[in-house]
Amino acid sequence: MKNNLTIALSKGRIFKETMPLLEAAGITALDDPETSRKLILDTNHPNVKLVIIRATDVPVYVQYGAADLGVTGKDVLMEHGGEGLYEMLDLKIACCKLMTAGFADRPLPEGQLKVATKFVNCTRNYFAEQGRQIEIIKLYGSMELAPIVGLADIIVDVVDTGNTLKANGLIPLEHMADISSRIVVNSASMKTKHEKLQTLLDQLKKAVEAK
Ligand code: PRT
Ligand code: MG
Repeated sequence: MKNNLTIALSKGRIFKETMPLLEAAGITALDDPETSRKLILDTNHPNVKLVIIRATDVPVYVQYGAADLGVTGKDVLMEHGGEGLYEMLDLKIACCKLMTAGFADRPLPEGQLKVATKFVNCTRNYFAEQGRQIEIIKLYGSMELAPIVGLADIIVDVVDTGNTLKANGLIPLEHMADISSRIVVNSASMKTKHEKLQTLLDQLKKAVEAK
């Protein structure tokens, strides 16, 4: 429907940090995803819905037009590749860094490095650019464990305070990218719903600048 807007969001830090910006743009959620089991939340606008999905699924929903727009970490977006969507706005929320991490006192092997990560594409691109040979071990979580149990030499993960690394005896090594959350828009919606989307993007931009 030309008049409807569907916004994809993940719960947790992205929902919490996005809602004040959406509220500044006049959109309030009628339910809280932390207490409700609903996956589709109504808003104060009858034509605007929020879909609550896993962070890594946000670019996929937007790519296929299941959502017109979404909020996603730049890490997740780089990993997805950005097909079928436009990155329109940096919300400057959920900030962190994509880093390699390992042991402070353990020299890295001479030959092929074993890297554990869920960011397979980011990791492949980063090391390929540097001409370094690696073997990637794809994990879905708790990457910090991999060097401890000898599964990998280093990990690639997002780091905020660094406390999780520290608690597991690891230190950040190389800075790969600065990460914040971005508004992504389905490329077809950008044409068919241009006016509605542009108005919302302008309001969100103002809200980001006012912060
Ligand atoms: O948690 P889930 O498996 O559902 O998915 P997710 O981890 O992809 O989602 P979520 O909501 O945890 O993260 C959404 C986005 O927030 C990420 O894509 C990042 O862009 C951003 N972000 C910002 C972070 C962090 N900060 C962060 N600290 N994402 C994850 N973390 C992790 C970090 O990997 C570490 O394990 O939180 C842990 C604590 O970090 P420290 O360094 O403060 O200890
Ligand atoms: Mg998480």
